[in-house]
Amino acid sequence: MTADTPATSDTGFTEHMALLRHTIESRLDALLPVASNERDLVATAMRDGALAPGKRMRPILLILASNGLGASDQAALDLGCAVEMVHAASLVLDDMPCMDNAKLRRGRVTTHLAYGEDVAILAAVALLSRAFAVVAGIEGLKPSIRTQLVEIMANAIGAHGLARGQLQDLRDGLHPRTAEEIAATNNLKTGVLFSAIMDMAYLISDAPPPTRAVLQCFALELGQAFQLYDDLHDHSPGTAKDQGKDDGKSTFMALCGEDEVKRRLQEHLDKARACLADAYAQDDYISRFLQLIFVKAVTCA
Ligand code: GRG
Repeated sequence: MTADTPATSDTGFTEHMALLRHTIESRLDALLPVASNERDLVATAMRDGALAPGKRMRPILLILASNGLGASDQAALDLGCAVEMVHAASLVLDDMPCMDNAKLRRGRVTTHLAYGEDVAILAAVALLSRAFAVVAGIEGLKPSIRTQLVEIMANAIGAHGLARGQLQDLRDGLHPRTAEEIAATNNLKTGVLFSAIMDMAYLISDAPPPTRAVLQCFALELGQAFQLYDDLHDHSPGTAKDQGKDDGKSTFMALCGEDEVKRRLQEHLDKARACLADAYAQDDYISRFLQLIFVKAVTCA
C-alpha cells in the first residue's frame, strides 16, 4: 500500500464503495430517532452529528472485513452503523469548548455551536445509548456473540479506551512526551475503535481462531497510521474541520517533524498490509479502500 496509484481508476471498485456508503447512510438514517417536533433538539442534533458527511471509514471497514471472512451483510451493516454512532458521539464531545473547542466539523458548524453545549452533551449520550440498542437488537446472532459485541463496544469507549485516550491527549499532550507515550495515546484515541471493529468482524464470521490476533495486529497498525495521517493534515486546508488544533501539543509532528511522520506512517501502512495478506487469502477491497483513505499521505518515504 503506497499512495502512488489512486484506486479510483477502477470503476467497479469505485461503484462498490459508492453503493456501500449509500447503504450505510440509508441504514444510519433509518436507525436514528426522528425528531417528534422542532423542540426535540436532542434527536435533531443526533441526526445532524451522525449523518453529516464523514468518510464512513469505520462502518466500511467493518463490512469489508467481515464480508471477506464470510459474515452476514445485515449484521455487519448494523454493527457498522452502531460504531459510526459511537464515533459521531466522540466527535461531538471532542469539539466542545472544554476539549478541542472546535468550530467546524465535517464541513459544518460543530454541534455545541449549532444547538448549545447542553444539547451537544445530551445528543452524544443519546447516540451512545442508541448504538448499544442497535447492537443488542441485531437478529440472527447467537446470544453469547451479541453479548461479546456489546462488551467489546463498551470497552472501546470506556475508562481503558477512547475516554482514557482523550484525557491523555488533553492533559498529557500539553507536556513533552516520548514517542512511546504519544503512540500509546494515539492507540487509545483511535486504535481501540479499529480493534473493536476488527474483533466484531471476526466474531460475526466463521474465521479460524488464529485470524483474530492477526486482525488485531492490523487494527493496531491502522490506528497508528490513521492518527499520524490526521496529525500530518492538521494544517491542511479543505479537511472540513478546524486547522491547527494540534498547535502547542506534543504530537509526533512536534517531536519528529514531517519527514519522520511520513516515514512512520508508511511503515505502519506496510505492516497493516502484511497483516491483511495474512488474514485474507484474497484481499482486494480493504487494501484498496485504505489506498483511498491514505492517498497522498506519503510522498517522501
Ligand atoms: C463518548 C465515544 C465517546 C468517547 C469519549 C471525546 C472522546 C472520549 C474521545 C474522542 C476521541 C477522538 C476525537 C479521536 C479522534 C479520532 C479521529 C482521528 C477522528 C477523525 O476521524 P475521521 O477522519 O472523521 O474518520 P470523519 O468525519 O471522516 O468520520
